[in-house]
Amino acid sequence: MNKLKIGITCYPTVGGSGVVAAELGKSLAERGHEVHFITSSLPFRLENVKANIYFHEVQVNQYSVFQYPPYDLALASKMAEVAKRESLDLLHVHYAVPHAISAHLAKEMTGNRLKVVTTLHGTDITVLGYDPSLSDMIRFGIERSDTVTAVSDDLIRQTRDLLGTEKPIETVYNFIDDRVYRPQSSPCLKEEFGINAEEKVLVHVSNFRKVKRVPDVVSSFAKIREQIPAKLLLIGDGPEQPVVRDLVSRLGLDDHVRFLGNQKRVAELLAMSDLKLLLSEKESFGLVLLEAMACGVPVIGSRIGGIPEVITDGECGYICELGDTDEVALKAVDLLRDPALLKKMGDAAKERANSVFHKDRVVRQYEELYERTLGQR
Ligand code: GMT
Repeated sequence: MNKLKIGITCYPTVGGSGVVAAELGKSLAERGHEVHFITSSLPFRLENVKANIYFHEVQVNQYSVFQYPPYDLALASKMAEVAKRESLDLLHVHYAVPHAISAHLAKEMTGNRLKVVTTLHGTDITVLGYDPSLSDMIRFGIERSDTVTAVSDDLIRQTRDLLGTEKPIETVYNFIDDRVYRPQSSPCLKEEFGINAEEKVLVHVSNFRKVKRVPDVVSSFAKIREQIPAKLLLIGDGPEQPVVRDLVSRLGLDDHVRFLGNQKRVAELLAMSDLKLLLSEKESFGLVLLEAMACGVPVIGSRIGGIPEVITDGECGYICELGDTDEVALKAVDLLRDPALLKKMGDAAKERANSVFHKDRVVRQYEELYERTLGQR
């Protein structure tokens, strides 16, 4: 396909939408496109910058008349400046607010030639869409975009239900780089974390927001540990951490749960684990499930949002009813006690991650979508 000049805007901090945007940008650059990140700071997955990738920092002036610094306007202005100077073909913004609105402004400022692709990631709809002070603005951003994608069919359904928009929206799933997320053995790692060889390892990764229901992970683990020796690794950090720590102590699990905070070696830690739990009440896709699956680790998720599109129930893991920690524990124990089933499900998980959700396949889907969008010119 033609080599394009693409602007990408995302939230640069740790978080699924930023990870997808950064990985997409890296992959597009590897495929010969010129990629310009227009963000408030360098996205955290872009530390080792490669050829074809440029970074344009959005800076907000702190004039004393501004009670609140106008980030959205500074972003629009930077988008327009970069689009004009670099002759960008399109802007691909991740997360509807404020990015789709700023992109729309930038498009108007540059004479409407610029195309805007918006990707909805989840909470921009499933949380912010409920806020009456924002919902009309989100719908406006979606409807003014040239092309809109969402990370699961379920997120499209929720966008239609909540915002009542008829705008065509295409599903483009999250994807995985199998050069990073793959089965690997790190013989000393279990020992490093004080885990005995015979203990099973359960893992959960999130930003510890309420929607992730980390207490359900801990309660399920408590029930699992009553039946088999196991340790729980909690990776990530966020507002609910004190609540989770308190529950761990109250359940007498302090010696069996490791709070690891934000980690760089996530792939290694996942690959060392036997089972991954994600029991959220809102999850448009669940990138962390995919990362575990690619490492050959079976997963258990809740029957909500896009999770059933990621996990094939009974093949690469299980889907349980939201909040049913008895069901999670029962399925986990049956699986962890059966080495042949554990291996079979781990292999199936890896196979699914590397076929349906492989980076090359999904990035090609984005390229086709860009071509179609530009064809509308
Ligand atoms: O999960 C989070 O809280 C972070 C959030 C984000 O906006 O960065 O992740 C969302 O986007 C990811 C990438 O598309 C999805 O894999 C996550 O499922 C989604 N999170 C939610 O829907 C809660």
